[in-house]
Amino acid sequence: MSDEDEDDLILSELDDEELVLQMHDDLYDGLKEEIEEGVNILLERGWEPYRILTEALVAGMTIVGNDFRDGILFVPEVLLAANAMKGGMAILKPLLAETGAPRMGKMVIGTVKGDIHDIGKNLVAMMMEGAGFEIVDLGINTPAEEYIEALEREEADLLGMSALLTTTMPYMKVVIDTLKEQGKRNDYIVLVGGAPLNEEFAGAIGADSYCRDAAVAVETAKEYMLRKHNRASA
Ligand code: B1M
Repeated sequence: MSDEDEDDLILSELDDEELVLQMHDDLYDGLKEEIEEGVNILLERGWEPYRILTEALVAGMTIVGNDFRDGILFVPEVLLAANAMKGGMAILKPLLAETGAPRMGKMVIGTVKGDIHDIGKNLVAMMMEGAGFEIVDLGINTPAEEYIEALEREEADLLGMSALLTTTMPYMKVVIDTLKEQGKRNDYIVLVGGAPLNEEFAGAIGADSYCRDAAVAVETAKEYMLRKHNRASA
């Protein structure tokens, strides 16, 4: 398609499949306004927010991730893509949180020290909120003291940590070891996630569970809270 044709492209005239593919392209090109428009069109067509999130946004970001890995895209382009993704996520966030579900528990979440990746962490926070959890989001580059101070201040039930770099994932152990040293490890359920992690790593650092994605994080948190409530009422 020529540039001129692309300029003339009217998103609302595409069918669902074409629109989702176009959104993958627009995400790749960092076109925030087009992504927001695409999200709104899919919502108008009755798509569930979660389906838009996974099929249009997360799937598009996976393509960006692969080309970043392969040296086809570079940091500035990926930043633009991330910005476009955030535009779409901002529209979906209140809708995902709109379930009116009862409070399930409170989670302090943050990306670990040295790491500025926050898209996955934000997605987890959004999905958790949608499932009725209260979220205290500490943002990126979070040191151990900040996690622990927030856990205590907020009287949280769960700690969620995210790391996307092989160089920053070991910092999760620093946080858990600090909790242990302070005799507070058993006060919180610790869930960890991020692309380079796996179950074995989570076990080795002393976390309670590894969460492959946001949906697993929600289910895992629910299970632990159920157990906690059952123990409390036994
Ligand atoms: Co970065 N980056 N990046 N990056 N970046 C990766 C992670 C990388 C794998 C790309 C690659 O080379 N293939 C690579 C890491 C390699 C490694 O460590 N082995 C990498 C690198 C090297 C870097 C820099 C060092 C590049 C540089 O400067 N030369 C630099 C690091 C800066 C730093 O942090 N100190 C850097 C910078 C950036 C940008 C700023 C450009 C941008 C981040 C923008 C932002 O987040 N605001 C960026 C991006 C976007 C990526 C990729 C392309 C995409 C990450 C993403 O958002 N994925 C990524 C490649 C990739 O992962 N394929 C890459 C989508 C997101 C929905 O998935 O984050 O995995 P994810 O989250 C999932 C699950 O993992 C899980 O649920 C989420 C939703 O389902 N999950 C949790 C995540 N956290 C959880 C917490 C939980 C539970 C589940 O707690 C309960």
